[in-house]
Formats: sequence, C-alpha cells, structure tokens
Amino acid sequence: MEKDETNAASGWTPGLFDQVPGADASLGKRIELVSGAAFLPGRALAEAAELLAAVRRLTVRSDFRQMDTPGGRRMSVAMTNCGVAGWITDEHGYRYASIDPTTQRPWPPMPDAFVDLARQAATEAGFPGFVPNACVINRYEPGARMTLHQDRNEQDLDQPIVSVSLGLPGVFQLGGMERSAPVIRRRLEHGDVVVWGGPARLRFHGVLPIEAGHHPATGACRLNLTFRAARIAESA
Ligand code: MD6
Ligand code: FE
Repeated sequence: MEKDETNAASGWTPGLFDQVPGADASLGKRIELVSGAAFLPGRALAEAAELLAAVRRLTVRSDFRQMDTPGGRRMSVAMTNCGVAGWITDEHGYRYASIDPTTQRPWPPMPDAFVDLARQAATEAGFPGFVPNACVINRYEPGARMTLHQDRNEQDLDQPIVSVSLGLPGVFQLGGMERSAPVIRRRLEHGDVVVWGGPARLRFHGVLPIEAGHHPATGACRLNLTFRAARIAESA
C-alpha cells in the first residue's frame, strides 16, 4: 500500500491495512491519508452509474433538503438519507431518526448496490464486517461547503465510515482531534472512495466550497454518499 506522499510524517500503523486477504496492487491503489483513513481512488467508478440511478429513485420519496443547525444556520449542503436511520439536524440538535421529518415516513430502504459497495470498500481498507444501516446523501451546489466537524452521532465508533464522491470534484480537509489542528487537503474526484475508521474515526474534517463546473454524470453538483452504522435516537 502506498503512503500519502503529502503526509509522509503521519504516524502510520503498520499492518492495519495489510491484513486484507488478496489486497495487492491489482485491486487498485490504496493510499493511507493518515492512520485509519484509506483513500481508494476511482474505487466506485464502475458502480457510479448504478449508484446515481438509485439516488434518483430514492429522492423521489425523500428529496434533498437544506436543514438548519441547532445554532439556527441553514446548511449550504442539501441532504437526504436512506436506510433504517437518517442523519438530521434542527433546532433540537444533530441525531439519527428513523422517520424523515419532511415526509413523516420512514427513509427509503438502502439499495443493495449501496450495501455491496460499502462493505467491499470497507473490507479492502482493512475493516471487514462493516454493516452499514444508514447512508447520508449530500448534494453540493457550487459554493456549498461542509465546515470542519466530527462524525460522532453513530452508535458504534468501532465501525468505519465509507465515503463515496460523485460528480464535480471537491477538496476534502482532514484535521486532527481538535478543530484547531492543522489539516491536510485532498481533491476527491468522481468515483473516489475514502474509508475512515479506527484511530481516524473522530478526526475533524470538512469540504471546501465547491467550484462551479459541469460533470457529465451529475451536471452542476457534487454528490457524496457516507455509509455508517448508526443509532436511532428517536423516531422523528
Ligand atoms: C463530504 N463527508 O465528503 C462530506 N464524514 O461531502 C463527510 O463529512 C465525511 O467524507 C466522515 C467520513 C468521511 C466523510
Ligand atoms: Fe463527516
């Protein structure tokens, strides 16, 4: 496995990504961004069209919407979810809920193609046995961004997160365990996958404002799918 040449000084844990049976160069590159975070360039390229068709189908039932943070700011990213739990935010806080507050119905089920890709990518990155039950789907129009945050609403922090980028590129920022820690930046292109767990699971991260452009697969936006093992805090 290759080390990230932009981050050669990171404390790499030998073995974490080396114990996957059959993991070799022929399966595609795996680049360790920091210990616990593997970058799989182009890993979802073959599946991208199928993933996007599934997103189109499930947004008929639960469409993208811009949510408000507990502090009262409207997020620039539009979101929806599928699976048994959906990540939501409103004046009461951030949490997972089994009911879409917009439709008052359960979120759409997670398509098999989503589960298959997430499990395979997690295994290839050294996290076998990943069981995603929630997928957050983010849509970034030009100018939309995700400020630095930690993903800590999930039940089982031993389970990784699998992140799939589709459409326009975005610049991913990966920081430390405190918001003020220095960040490394990585451009994520259509079909790129990042798997993130273990010692990296609670690192701060975000996405810089998306630049305007056109992508043949998505048009004028970037989509990001993040697969998680979540906990349902309440029903809505
Ligand atoms: C995004 N991703 O790439 C936002 N979180 O649009 C995330 O917030 C994220 O990519 C945890 C793990 C991987 C991620
Ligand atoms: Fe996140």
